[in-house]
Amino acid sequence: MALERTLSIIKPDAVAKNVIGQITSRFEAAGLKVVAAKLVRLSRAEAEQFYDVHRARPFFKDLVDFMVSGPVMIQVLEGEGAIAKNRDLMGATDPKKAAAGTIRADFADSIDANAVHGSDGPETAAAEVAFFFAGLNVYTR
Ligand code: RTP
Ligand code: MG
Repeated sequence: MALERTLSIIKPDAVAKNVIGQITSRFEAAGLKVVAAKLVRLSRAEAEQFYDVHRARPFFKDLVDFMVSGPVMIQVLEGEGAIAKNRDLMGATDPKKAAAGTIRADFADSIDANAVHGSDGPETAAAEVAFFFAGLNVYTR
C-alpha cells in the first residue's frame, strides 16, 4: 500500500453537533494523520465548484445549500491507503445503509446531512487537496 493523502470535510451537520473531535479521533485511531486543516464557511461559488461533478444531478441545489449552511472542517489526511481507509471509516452515502460503527452510521441524519465528505479516488484526492490547500507541501514538508 502506498502513502496517500485524501481530502476530508466534516460537514455542517457534524460541526453543529460538536463532534469534530470524535470524528477526527476515528481518523487518528485508524492511523491517518492530519497534515492540514481549516474551519471555514464555504461560499456558494466554492461549494458549487467543489461538487461540479454533480452539477446536473437533481440533488445538486440541496447539496450546495447544505454545504453553505454552516462552517465545515476541512482536513487533509495522510497515511497508508488513506483514500480507501477514509471511505471505509465514513460508511455508505446514505446513513440508513451505512455499516454499524462507521462515521455516517453514528453521526449522520440523512443522505443530505451525512456528516462527512471523503475523496473517492487518487485523481479526485489530488484535485480536492489542491482546491482547498494549494501549495500544501510548503506547510508540511
Ligand atoms: P461525498 O462526495 O460528500 O463524500 O459523498 P459520497 O461520495 O458518498 O456521495 P456522492 O455520490 O459523491 O454524492 C455527494 C453528496 O451528494 C448527496 N447526495 N444526495 N439525494 C440523493 O440521491 C443524493 N445522492 C447524493 C450526499 O449528501 C452526498 O454526500
Ligand atoms: Mg463523492
